[in-house]
Amino acid sequence: MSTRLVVDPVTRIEGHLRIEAQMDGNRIQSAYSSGTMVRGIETIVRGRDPRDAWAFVQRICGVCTLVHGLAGVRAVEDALDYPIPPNAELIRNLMVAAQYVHDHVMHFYHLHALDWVDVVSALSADPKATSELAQSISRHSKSSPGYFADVQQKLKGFVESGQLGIFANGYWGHPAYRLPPEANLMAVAHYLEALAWQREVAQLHAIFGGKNPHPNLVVGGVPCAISIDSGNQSGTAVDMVGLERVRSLIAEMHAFVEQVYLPDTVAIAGFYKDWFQMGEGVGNFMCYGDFPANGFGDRSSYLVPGGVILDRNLSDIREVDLNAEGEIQEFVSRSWYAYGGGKDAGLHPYAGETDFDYTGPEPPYQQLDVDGQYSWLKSPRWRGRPVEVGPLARVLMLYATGHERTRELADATLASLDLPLDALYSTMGRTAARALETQIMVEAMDGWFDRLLANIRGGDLRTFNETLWDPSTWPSTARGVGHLEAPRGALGHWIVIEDGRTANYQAVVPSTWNAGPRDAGGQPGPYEAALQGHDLADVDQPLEILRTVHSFDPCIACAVHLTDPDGEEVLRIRAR
Ligand code: NFE
Ligand code: MG
Repeated sequence: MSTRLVVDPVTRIEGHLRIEAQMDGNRIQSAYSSGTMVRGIETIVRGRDPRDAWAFVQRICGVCTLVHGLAGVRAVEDALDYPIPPNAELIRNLMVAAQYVHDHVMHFYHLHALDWVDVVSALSADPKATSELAQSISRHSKSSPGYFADVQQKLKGFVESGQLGIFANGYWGHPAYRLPPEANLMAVAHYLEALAWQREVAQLHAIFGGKNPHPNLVVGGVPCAISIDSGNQSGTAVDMVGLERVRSLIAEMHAFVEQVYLPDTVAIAGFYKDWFQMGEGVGNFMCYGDFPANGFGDRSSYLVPGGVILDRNLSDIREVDLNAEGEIQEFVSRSWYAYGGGKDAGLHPYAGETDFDYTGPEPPYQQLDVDGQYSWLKSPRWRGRPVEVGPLARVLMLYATGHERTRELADATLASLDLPLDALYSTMGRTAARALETQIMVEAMDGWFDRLLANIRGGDLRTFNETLWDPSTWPSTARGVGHLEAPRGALGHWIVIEDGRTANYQAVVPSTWNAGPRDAGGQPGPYEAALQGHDLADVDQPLEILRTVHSFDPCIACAVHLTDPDGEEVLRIRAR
């Protein structure tokens, strides 16, 4: 019998996501991804000073709290050909990498791990055996039998009080959980440790950007001055005390990723090897590239190269041009929007438009009209193709372009699990790629920090270039794109500047690429394609859907925007 299964809301994500699956018995015949929340942010910056845009658009998201701000800054710098000092580039690299480390660890433990880890099963673990397991996979210091006994006691307290608290509402006892109790207890202990750890390491953003979340940024550099005086009491500059603190924060990040996150990921993956064979997606992957070694304009110096991989072909990397009209386009054929040039047109972000197009009393959330329009997300396409962005795309790109450390790490990890490279094209491959790239990031942070210190020791304290700050030096019209590799994937903000003001603004974000609906030709987006064919052990507890959707780390707040280039009212929200 064919029935429609609805998961709404999908929890342990950011934003509002609904998945509908057309079932053939227990098998997903076809899946549909819908962003059910609508809001506007890009309209807010129109008419404003482009140098201020970053502070508004940074609020697109409270999870990737840095990257939209930086995309806004880079868009203006690209439009004005505005160079920034080497120290500013290094500090930006450190801040973006710190965002990866923070986001990826939190995603793994707090949003994704409970898809694989049965919290209640941890109650029956033997703390001594748990300690042996932990010590066999890592030299992490918190691994004694007493430590795990304490964690178990804390967990028992939750359960006996009848309130699992943060662990409430899981599918505990589901037959698809496969870890032994000891592995479950180890993961629960690290879930709790990661909560405390993330609070500490968030300080790196506060040191360079004044605060976290939403650290400060500036067009032309970074807003923190550097002082070599010890004991800079005014607090207006980062001094040697601050830099030493950054060094120890990087060491803390490095240790947790290397000793906890990466070994846990590999250990858990070992019990779910069948998940390396499903959940692939569309087989196409895209990176814009990021982490310059030699100025953002020098794309060949990026740690993560830009490019597109089609149909898993790692030997043919296509170039991606963010300015070419026919490359990146957004479609609204299956979204609740209209385009002036027709429903099936594809628009480049410079010409992006959005008009609210749903005329019924309220969107048909009882059951989506999946043959018509069914999402507040648009469908971005590269040369007409759906592409996946994010950690898996980046690891494949690094691997394909011969990045030695990536090859070494990926090959060793796959060998330890006795899996071929193709295993990466999967739900668990995506999750493993995220852990691998986090390890690559913490290692790269050491290098950027050393270069920053060497510059400072050599007498270069510059963090800001004021030469183009004055709008009277700008051309009357300019346009540019600020791109980066955000934790969830390729991110671009496109700006049009006229007479010193923001004339149009458009953000196309990672989760839109991955979570968007079908296009006019019926091609599913990556979430939709990845879910197709999944067999559910229990349709009343669709754990398998959560596993694959969470492997993408959805952020629907990022993914949904409204913008109207004519400044018309886009949508009136009525409170009731
Ligand atoms: Ni709101 Fe984000 C990241 C951006 S989105 S989390 O990373 O950009 O998919
Ligand atoms: Mg947008």
